[in-house]
Amino acid sequence: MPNDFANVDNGGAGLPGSPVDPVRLGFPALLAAFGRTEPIAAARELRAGNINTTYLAILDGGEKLTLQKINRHVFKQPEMIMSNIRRVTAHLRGKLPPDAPDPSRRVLSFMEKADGSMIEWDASGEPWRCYRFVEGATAYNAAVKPEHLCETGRAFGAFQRDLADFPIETLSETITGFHDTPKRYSAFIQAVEADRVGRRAAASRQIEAVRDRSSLASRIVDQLSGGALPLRVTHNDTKINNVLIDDSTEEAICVIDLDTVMPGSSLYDFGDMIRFGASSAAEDEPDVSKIDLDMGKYEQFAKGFIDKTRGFLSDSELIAQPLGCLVITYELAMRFLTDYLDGDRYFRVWDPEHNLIRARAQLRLLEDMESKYDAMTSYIKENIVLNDGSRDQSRR
Ligand code: GN1
Ligand code: MG
Repeated sequence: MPNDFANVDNGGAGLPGSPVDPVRLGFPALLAAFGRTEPIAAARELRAGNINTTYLAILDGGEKLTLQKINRHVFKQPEMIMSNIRRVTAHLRGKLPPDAPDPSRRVLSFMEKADGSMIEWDASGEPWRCYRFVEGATAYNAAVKPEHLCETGRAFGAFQRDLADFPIETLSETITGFHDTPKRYSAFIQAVEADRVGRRAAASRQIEAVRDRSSLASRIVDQLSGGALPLRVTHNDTKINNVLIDDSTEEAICVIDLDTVMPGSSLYDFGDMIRFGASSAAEDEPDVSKIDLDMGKYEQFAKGFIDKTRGFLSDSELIAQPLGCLVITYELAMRFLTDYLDGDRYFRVWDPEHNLIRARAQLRLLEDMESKYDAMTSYIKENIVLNDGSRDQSRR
């Protein structure tokens, strides 16, 4: 099943993933393109993510590199992604305090080819990139300890704060309209009407649930276009497994999966972190009775996020964050359902019902979030004040 292939997809005790044959996969030529000609001692597939395919290559001598085949059906211009990532990682590196321990473990380091580019196209026309594997750190699919949640909130908060002075107009949109929820809704309606693979009847209840909530789709983008919310440099895929937690200090050390770093709204980043990480069950839990929003987890994430963004995000933007939880959960329900109706052409699936199961799980979570919306908002309001020392003093 999707989530039990390893709780870890990077580091942890022992080697993650499962062994693969590096020669059959063409790793010697790929690594040589990135200037690495040492023999490869072992290679493993890290079964992480729904889009790209990720491998670990261990060189003779023990050095570990990550090789990743970029899904070119999803990311149509890999060079454009790497141009964003090159500049974003340089900017983040510039924000590390001079005394930061292990700076090379705190920002991903991508390898360059002799001509300076960061993409190698293989013989079958697939794009690859290579970066240093961060040792001694784990990307958890679900938090093992409550501190991981707070740390993850801090990491994504700091990520936005550190990129606040990045020249946003120079960032390319790597997937057009990625979090344009009304556009996602139109694509969903088209998929329902086309019923390309004859699955519409099987999904009728979920289709209705999505239609019933159509007014939710535009609530963030309208505020962005009307200027009520600012456009920021955001990560746009803030799942808990996109943060590496140091195995010994349990500190969040590095934000990974930078493909969708683009102009966006802080609400989508906060919302996606909660959608994936504060649910009581996996994103694709088939038994919906196991799914609800765990407020204890929510509070940990929110605490960490507020801690790193207070003062940089206005109080009103912080208080608006729970709307992001609703809208992104709705968006993912639509995206999974659209892909189900389209015949599973986008997300990797492990079973023909996988996308429908994912959509059903998102809708259940959304329903629960709707009932906890006020509690989510109150927690943020209270926390902004509680932890704001200056305001505490002025009230005394
Ligand atoms: C995809 O591949 P992964 O797991 O990083 C998707 C996200 C979804 C997520 C759902 C580029 O991310 O938008 O939220 O699956 N990424 C892309 O698990 O579409
Ligand atoms: Mg991703």
